[in-house]
Amino acid sequence: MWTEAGLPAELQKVLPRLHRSSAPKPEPGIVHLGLGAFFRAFGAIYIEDAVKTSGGDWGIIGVSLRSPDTRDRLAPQDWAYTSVELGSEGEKLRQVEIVREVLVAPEDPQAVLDRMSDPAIRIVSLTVTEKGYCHDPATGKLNPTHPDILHDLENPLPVSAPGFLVRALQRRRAAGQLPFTVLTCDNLPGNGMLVRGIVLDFARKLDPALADWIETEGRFPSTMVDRITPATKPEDIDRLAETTGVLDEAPVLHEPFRQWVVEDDFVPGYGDNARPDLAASGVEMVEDVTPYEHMKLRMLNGTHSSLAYLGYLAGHETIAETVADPVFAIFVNRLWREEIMPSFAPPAGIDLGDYAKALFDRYANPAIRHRTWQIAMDGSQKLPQRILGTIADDLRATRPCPGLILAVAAWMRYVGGIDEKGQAIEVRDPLAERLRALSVGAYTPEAKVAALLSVREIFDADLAEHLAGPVTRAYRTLLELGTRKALETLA
Ligand code: CS2
Repeated sequence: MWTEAGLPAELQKVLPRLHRSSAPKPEPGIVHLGLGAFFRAFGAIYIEDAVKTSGGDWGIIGVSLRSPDTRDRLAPQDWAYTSVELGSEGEKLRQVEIVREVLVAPEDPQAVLDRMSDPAIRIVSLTVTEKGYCHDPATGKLNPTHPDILHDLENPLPVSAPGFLVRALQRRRAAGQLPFTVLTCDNLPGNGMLVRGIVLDFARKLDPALADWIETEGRFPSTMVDRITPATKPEDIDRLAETTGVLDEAPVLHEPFRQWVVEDDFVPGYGDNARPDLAASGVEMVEDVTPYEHMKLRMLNGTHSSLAYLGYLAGHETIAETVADPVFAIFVNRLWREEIMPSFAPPAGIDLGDYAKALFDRYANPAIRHRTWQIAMDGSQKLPQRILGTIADDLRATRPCPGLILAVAAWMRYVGGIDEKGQAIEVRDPLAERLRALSVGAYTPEAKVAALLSVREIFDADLAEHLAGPVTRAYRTLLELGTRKALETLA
C-alpha cells in the first residue's frame, strides 16, 4: 500500500481515513473498464458534475483488468477519493464520490460480466490504454494472435477488454436486452470506430449472428479526451495526508485544464436515459470528433512523446523540466509551427497558434511532475497515431519534418535500453523485449534503424522505406552529438 512508502507509522495510526459524505448515491448506470488515475481525474468528475446538475442513475462501477491495487485503496474509503487540481495559483481539492464499487476482473470475471449484463448498465466506458485493445497499432485491427484474444475466444470468462465487451453483449442479446453504448476514452484515432471494428472482428469469430446484432444495435461513439494526469506517487499521498489531516490512499493529481469531446451517438433504445447530461458539465457533444482528435493526438500527444524520448535522453525527468530547457522550447514550438499544424485542418473556430501556446503553458506548469519516463511507456502502441501519421502526411505534402524524424530516432535509441550516459533504461512496452533484441542484435545505425523499421505492427512497409534514410541520419546525429546538440543543429 502507498502508505508503506512514507507516512510515519505514528501518523498513519492516528489519521482518520477519508470517507464518503452523506450525499445521495446515484444507482450504477456505467461500468468503466480500466479505472486508472486518468479516468478518475477526468471522466468520473465530468459524470459526477452532470449528475449534480441534471440527476440520473449514473453511478460508476469500476473494473480493474489487471491489479487489485485501486480496489484495495478505495474499498476502505467507501470508494471516495480526492481530486487534487494543481494550478499555478496552488491546489484545489475536491472529494469525488461517483464511483460505487470497484471489481477486480482476474479475481472474479463472472462478477464483472454480471454487472455488464445488468439492464441498468447503459454505458460501458474504457480507459485501458492503447495496448488494452489487443490490436495492431499500424492498422487498428484486432490482433487475432494476441494471447488474451486466443484465451477469450476459447473461454466464456475473459481476460481482455474486447473479450469482456463481446461476452457481455452476447449475454445481453441472449437475454433479449438492449446493448450498452461502448464509450472509449483512450488516445486512439477514430477510437469509437476502432473499438467497434475490434469488437465485430472478435464477435464474428464467436458467432456471426452476434456480430450482426452488434453491428446494427450497438453504438460506439468516438471521443477526444484531454487532461494531463501524472501517476500518483507515494509522496503525493503523504503530502495530502499532512495537509488535510485525513488519509486518502487513492488521490488523483491533475492539471486544471480538461476537454472532453464526444460524438452524440448512444444506444437509441434508452431514449433520454441513454447517457448522463454531459453537456451540462461542459462536455462538447458533436457530430464528428475527427478534427478535435487530430488536433489533440498530433499537437499534444505527438509533442508529448517527442519531448518524452528526447527529454529523457537529455536527462530531463519531467515535461516541465524539458520545456524549461531553451533548446527544447525552441524545438517544440518549431515542431508545432512547421511540421504538425500544417498537417491537418483544425476544428472550426480554433486558432492552432493559440492552442499551441496554451499547450506550452500546460507543459510548463511546474506543479505537474509528469515524468518523461511515464509518457515514454508503450511507444510501440503510441507512435503510429501520435507521430507517424503526421510524418506520412508531411511526406505526402513534401513538407520537411526533421523534428519528428529525430523523435522517431530518439524512440529507437530509447528502446535500445541504454541512455546517453551508458545507463540502463527501464523500457515499459508490450514489445520491449523484441525491440531491444532487434536493436542490440544490429551493430550499425543503419542496421539498427532497419531492424526497428521492420516491425510491421508499428511501421507499414511503404513508410518504413521512406523513413530508412532520414531516420538513420538522425540516429547517427544523436549518437555523434548527443540529444541537446542534435536539437541545436535542427534549430
Ligand atoms: C500522455 C497522455 O502518457 C502519455 O502518453 O501523452 O497521457 C497525456 O498526458 C494525455 O493524453 C493528456 O490529455
